[in-house]
Amino acid sequence: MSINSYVDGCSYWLSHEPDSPGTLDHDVLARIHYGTDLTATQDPRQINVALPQMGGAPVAEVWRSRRSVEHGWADGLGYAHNGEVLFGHVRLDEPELVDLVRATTRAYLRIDLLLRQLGYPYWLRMWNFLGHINHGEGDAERYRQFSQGRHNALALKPGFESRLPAATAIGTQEGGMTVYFLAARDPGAQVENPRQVSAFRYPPTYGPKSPSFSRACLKQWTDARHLFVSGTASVVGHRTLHPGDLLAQLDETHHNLEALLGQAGALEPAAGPFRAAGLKIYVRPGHDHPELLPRVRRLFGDQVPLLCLAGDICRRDLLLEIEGLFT
Ligand code: 3EB
Repeated sequence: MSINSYVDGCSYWLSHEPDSPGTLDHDVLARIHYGTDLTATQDPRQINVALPQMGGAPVAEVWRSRRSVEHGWADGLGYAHNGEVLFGHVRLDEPELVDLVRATTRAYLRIDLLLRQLGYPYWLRMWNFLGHINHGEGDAERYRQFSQGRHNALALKPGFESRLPAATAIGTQEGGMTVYFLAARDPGAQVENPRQVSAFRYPPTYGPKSPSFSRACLKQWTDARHLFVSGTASVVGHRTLHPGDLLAQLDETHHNLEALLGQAGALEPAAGPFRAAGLKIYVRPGHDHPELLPRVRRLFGDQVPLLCLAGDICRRDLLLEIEGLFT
């Protein structure tokens, strides 16, 4: 089964396709393989993320382009672009993460340099996968160190808190860090959630430097739009609600997503309601529940393409996180 989400007026789109290894078509910008079986390839458009898929036949996240795609490697970063958007990724193995704060800052600065050199200076969306994300106590927790390193890099940009990309940060059972990202020639609009304190304003109880991401990024193309929605969880204000209760966290997350879509919709009232082109659901390993997927279907609709992954959420009391692309 292949579910495409075509958007007119922009030259690329997301589809979830059967996960079969092989050479990539010319029109592929990026293909993200989720699973612990690595697919070895030198193609810079192929991205591997070591998270097991849950339930059903495995699918890959594939971003395709209607314009011709150029791709390559630069400074160890893989990239592909089509004149409108750029996908890229970088992989750091565990030995490179001894000083995680510094390693993250350097990785983010390398990404920024690549984006400026290739002419796509506007960050839209970042996906961060970090091994053992909850290891370490207090501010030595790996997630908090990652956050600090990311902040150190992004805060170098003047006015950075009004140009933050949407983001996901999820833990893997394997070590190392994989970051993949989407950037554009022209900026998107940052969207925040009225039910949530902006992550970049979280109090220091969540770490010495607040997480540098926006709740969503709205990109207006010629006559179409993409709303990149960050990983969204059961956080209201800045607190976790319903610790230990997966289904209650799902309901709260749905509530948060509705509020966010309302906020984004107010930016372009004439464009009508947003529709989910694809959702990704992350569940902390060992916390799956037979009622989860039926309830997701009830809340978000039978037809929405889903990708369910077993991964650690960056706060220890969170069991679930949902991200998505809306049009
Ligand atoms: C939260 O709302 C949940 O640090 O990049 C969600 C999405 C979360 C992205 C990140 C963290 C990040 O704070 C955690």
